[in-house]
Amino acid sequence: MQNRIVTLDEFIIHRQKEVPFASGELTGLLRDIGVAAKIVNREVNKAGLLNILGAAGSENTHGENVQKLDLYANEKLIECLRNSGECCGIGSEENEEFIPVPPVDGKESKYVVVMDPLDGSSNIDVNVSVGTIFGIYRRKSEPSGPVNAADFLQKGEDLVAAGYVLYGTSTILVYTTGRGVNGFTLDPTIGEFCLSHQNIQIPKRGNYYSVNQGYYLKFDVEMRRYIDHCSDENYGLRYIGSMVADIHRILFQGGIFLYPNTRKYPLGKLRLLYECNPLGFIVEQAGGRAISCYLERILEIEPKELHQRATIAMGSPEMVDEMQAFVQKYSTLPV
Ligand code: AHM
Ligand code: MG
Repeated sequence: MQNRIVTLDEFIIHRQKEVPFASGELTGLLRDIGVAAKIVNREVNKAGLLNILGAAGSENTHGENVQKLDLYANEKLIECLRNSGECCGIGSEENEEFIPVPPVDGKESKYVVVMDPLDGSSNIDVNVSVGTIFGIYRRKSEPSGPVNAADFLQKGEDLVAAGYVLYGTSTILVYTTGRGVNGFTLDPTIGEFCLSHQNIQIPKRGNYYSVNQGYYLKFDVEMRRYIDHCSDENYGLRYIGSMVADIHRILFQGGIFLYPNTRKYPLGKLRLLYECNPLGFIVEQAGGRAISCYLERILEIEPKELHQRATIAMGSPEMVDEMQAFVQKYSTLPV
């Protein structure tokens, strides 16, 4: 499949053919997410022109200020998923409750989607990269009825597929179905995501660590010791404040991303279902590790609620191992 342009659609279909008895439903869903990503990309790119920047004046379910583009991205993604016919329910950062999706043309569908429609939205006003994160689960309930909470409260290791779209200097969609990680860059001249990064492998170590060091004094002692170690080792600090962008860099250059518990966020800030799990799945698929600051493997955490938070440390495997050793050495809790 090389030496010529391979579009996202071609690639997904090609992959489907490798799976005996595949029904094409997941293929259809991934393609629809690709279309939604192009629509969101169009708006993100012209945000500065259209004067649609700034807070929409409402707060999301976590009491955070909502930017207009968050709402737009949420609406567009929901609309595409509703019309897809392959999705029976949506859990979104922007909606307090999960959204049941009725069958399209009477067709029962078996997948639910969890998503952060526009992550890092505090960066939009200043033209810094933002991203969309998604995860796809097979529903647990009977396909004939509506979805329920158990369809969403699944462990990350049960993900069927996960991906992100980074609206950066170029727009790139990266996804995995558990058979490696591949990246597709949007060619705006033809309006297609084209295969640009095949079988992404995270470096075993990197030269950067990524954490909001402004919260240093609010971290537990073991985390402070580990951060001191990163500084002693002369690792550079890189922190965009857009998780998708930080993880994207780490996938290619290696490094570690940390969002530990702080006094403000005793359980961590980031959301398990639609931030940590999809990105954790991708990082593991690329050969990396994703654990909580209490050393649980992220993908094995049993979710109890849709908007559950988690602490996180993920990235290059040897760096996560090292961080784990610091926690084991300095934590006052039994780990
Ligand atoms: P959001 O979903 O409200 O945009 O918040 C998630 C973002 C992540 O992208 C980023 O890593 C983190 O919040 C930054 O938080 P902080 O400003 O506390 O460092
Ligand atoms: Mg987010």
